[in-house]
Amino acid sequence: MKQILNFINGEFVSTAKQFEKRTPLDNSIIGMVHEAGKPEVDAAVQAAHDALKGPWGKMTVVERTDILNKVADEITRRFDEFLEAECADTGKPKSLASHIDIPRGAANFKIFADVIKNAPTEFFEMATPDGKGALNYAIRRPVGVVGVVCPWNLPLLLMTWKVGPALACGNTVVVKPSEETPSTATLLGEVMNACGVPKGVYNVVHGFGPNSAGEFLTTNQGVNAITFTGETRTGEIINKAAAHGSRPVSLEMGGKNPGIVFADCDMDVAIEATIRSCFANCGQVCLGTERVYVERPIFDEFVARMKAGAEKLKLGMPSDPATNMGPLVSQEHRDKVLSYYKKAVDEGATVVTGGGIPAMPGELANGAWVEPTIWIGLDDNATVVREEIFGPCTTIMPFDSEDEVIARANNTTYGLAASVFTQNINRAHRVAAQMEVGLVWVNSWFLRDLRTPFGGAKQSGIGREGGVHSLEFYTELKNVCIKL
Ligand code: NAD
Ligand code: 6OD
Repeated sequence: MKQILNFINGEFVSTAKQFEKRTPLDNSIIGMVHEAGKPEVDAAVQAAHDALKGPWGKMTVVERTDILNKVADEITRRFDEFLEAECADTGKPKSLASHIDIPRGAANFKIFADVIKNAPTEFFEMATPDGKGALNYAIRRPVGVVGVVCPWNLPLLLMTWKVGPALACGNTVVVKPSEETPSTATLLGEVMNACGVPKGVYNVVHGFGPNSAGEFLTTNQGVNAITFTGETRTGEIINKAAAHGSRPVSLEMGGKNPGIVFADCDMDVAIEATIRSCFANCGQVCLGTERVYVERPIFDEFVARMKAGAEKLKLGMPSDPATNMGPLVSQEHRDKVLSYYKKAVDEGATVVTGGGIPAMPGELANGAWVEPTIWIGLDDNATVVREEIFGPCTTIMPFDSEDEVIARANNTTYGLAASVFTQNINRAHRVAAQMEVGLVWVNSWFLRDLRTPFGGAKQSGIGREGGVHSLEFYTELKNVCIKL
């Protein structure tokens, strides 16, 4: 049986307390995860502190970023191992993970190595009463030990999205992967050692949230900053933990993202992007669309084409190149998603397609599969229109005017992302500007340039990462004033 160990101070560390890692493909046990207790978490934080004072802290930016480029290359060299591990943990199709998860795992190191090398700081020349003047310039210094708490939906991508910039900026990290997806963070430990990352710079502690590694890490006062991705409810707990010791937090949290489809859209583009935004990764993408508003004249055609698209999705094993949808991440998450499927019907939805558990062959029948599902006939007050489900499902609703749809799309406590489909360039700008979200895609979805700001408005997040915005979080900007 595969043993999934902690990675502390450059070494793989076992513990007496272990929990099972089951694959959602068929619910079989694929590994035993060694849970870090408080002593292991404290040791990881201490190792990360010590590493700041070791060779890592003395490296030039070029030396550090050369190592991070090697890390990216090594992920690419071991692509198939990362792919196997990610797909076994999550059940996601290899066709998806080989295009998104693993390449982004490498890119997150390369991009932020470039960002830190090329980002300028400020300089101000000032006059002084003695006429001699003074010079002000800003320098960036690492914030220290960064606690990185991760979700399960895009495990390597979302973990390296934090670890890449944190290390590029000269910090050290202690990562707490999701208990559902421990493997790729552990594998990355091997890569770090192979690439000469000094011991203690990258640490991984496994476990759960409350009264486990997540809580031990975020309450450890040796952690100087916390970056988190996950549910809004959890983010609030972490925000409270971070308040003790006045530590900075970056929170990337839940969403209930609208898609808005105007009658003047290119229908092929709108359908292709909306099928992806509703069903990619079995609907487990924080940026995914769970509410689609369609202008009334094209409503029936749009619903019919969405139904056809959803029914074409092929559920199956990750290794089958034809598979484009996997299971949900766990039985527990499936229970949650199915409870929403029931609630939608109880509240009067018409099920356009799906709504239940698909018939899967053989052992796969034990997996966490659900059907891609589309509802119509609900209004904005329905539970499935208000609450984040994080499954392969969406409600499609008609609208009649631009002002109406903007108000309805914004009528939520969340504010992560929105997608807008129109060929009217003025409308595109006008609507995008009014969406109360951190990210708007026009005629597209999940098109990412890592130099751009990423994060959520309202209860979807605090702070922005990406490009220089990541540097704002992962460095202390220090002004030096020199009197001449
Ligand atoms: P989650 O909040 O349940 O767990 C996230 C992580 O927090 C896990 O590692 C978990 O063990 C840990 N955790 C839980 N309780 C904790 C506590 N009390 N103290 C410290 N750590 C704790 O989220 P999830 O179910 O893994 O992920 C799905 C959620 O993540 C969805 O809501 C989704 O929208 C959100 N998400 C947001 C983004 C974004 O960029 N905004 C990206 C991906 C996922
Ligand atoms: O692309 C990214 O950088 C990013 N943070 C994506 C988040 C996806 C949420 O599931």
